Amino acid sequence: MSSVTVQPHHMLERILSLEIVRVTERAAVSAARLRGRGNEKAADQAAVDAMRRELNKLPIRGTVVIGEGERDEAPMLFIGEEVGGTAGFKVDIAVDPLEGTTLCAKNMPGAIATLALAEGGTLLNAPDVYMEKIAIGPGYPKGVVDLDAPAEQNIAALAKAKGVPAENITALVLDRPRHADLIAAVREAGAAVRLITDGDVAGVIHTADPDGTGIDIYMGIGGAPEGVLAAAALRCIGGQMQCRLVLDTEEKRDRAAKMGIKDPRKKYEIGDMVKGDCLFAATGVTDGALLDGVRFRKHAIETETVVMRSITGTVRWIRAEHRQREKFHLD
Ligand code: VTB
Repeated sequence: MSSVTVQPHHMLERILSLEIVRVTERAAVSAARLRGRGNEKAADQAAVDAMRRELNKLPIRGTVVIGEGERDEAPMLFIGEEVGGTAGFKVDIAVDPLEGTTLCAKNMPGAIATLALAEGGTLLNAPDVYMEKIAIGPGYPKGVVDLDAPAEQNIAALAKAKGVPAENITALVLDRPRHADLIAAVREAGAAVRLITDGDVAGVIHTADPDGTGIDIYMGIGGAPEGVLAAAALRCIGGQMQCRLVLDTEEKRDRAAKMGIKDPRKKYEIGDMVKGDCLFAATGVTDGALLDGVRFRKHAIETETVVMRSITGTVRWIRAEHRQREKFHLD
């Protein structure tokens, strides 16, 4: 009989895969209390506070590499902040305590609380700028689409690789004026466009399950922090992603250089953004296509979380009923 042995250095990371679920659950519940109140800042702050409190309980020496911003503008979970304990595994942490603050404030679908964790020094320290992105799910030959190819060419290549006509391809794009030409080109190529108002971490993840989500490809410009988080998820579930930071001013190039970015035009593959093994977790705040939002019931609070590990490629969907309300520090 064969057995699977867990290497000792994978053991902590294995345990952490449940621990990080607690972190995103708490952030999601705190933000969900402020759903639909029209106050993005308050919802984001609630998620940040909860996420930080929980991260500080973990047996890790963590450094926030993707966070709420630079130290002077973000009092908590700022880039460079150390979280966790004084002993334990050295890890890099990427957080977006409330991805889709507007979605939460307006109580629209798709707000999530999310984080990724990886060995120290392995996550791209991306500044909070825009990022060009293209992503597809697993099962395609490497390089079938390319960030620098025209949209028409990418759609045609993807359709060919999938073995369907272009009209059966759907591209997910953020609904922004900057994408007018991209949207026109995708439609010109015969494919359909699905527009989202926010939330491109989930948007990229949708490409991993085209049959379930109806999304074959993600294209366009979104936030760089969200790009690194999405890359961590794809590193776990498979798929391809290429990105490039939009460093269109001297100030941004300087900021990036200070964060260790030598080539401002570099085209990043998943392995450049997430260099080693990682964990990724996301909990739904509002109902969405990826995750159900938080439910406040009379005797329990319900959450839904997806957690992934790149070492094994395991994806777990965790529905939790929390009966101990106090742990959320809500009142
Ligand atoms: C995206 C999306 C986010 O920002 O990254 C987007 O995933 C890009 O910025 O949910 P703009 O809103 O400036 O276009 C969000 O919408 C919000 O952080």
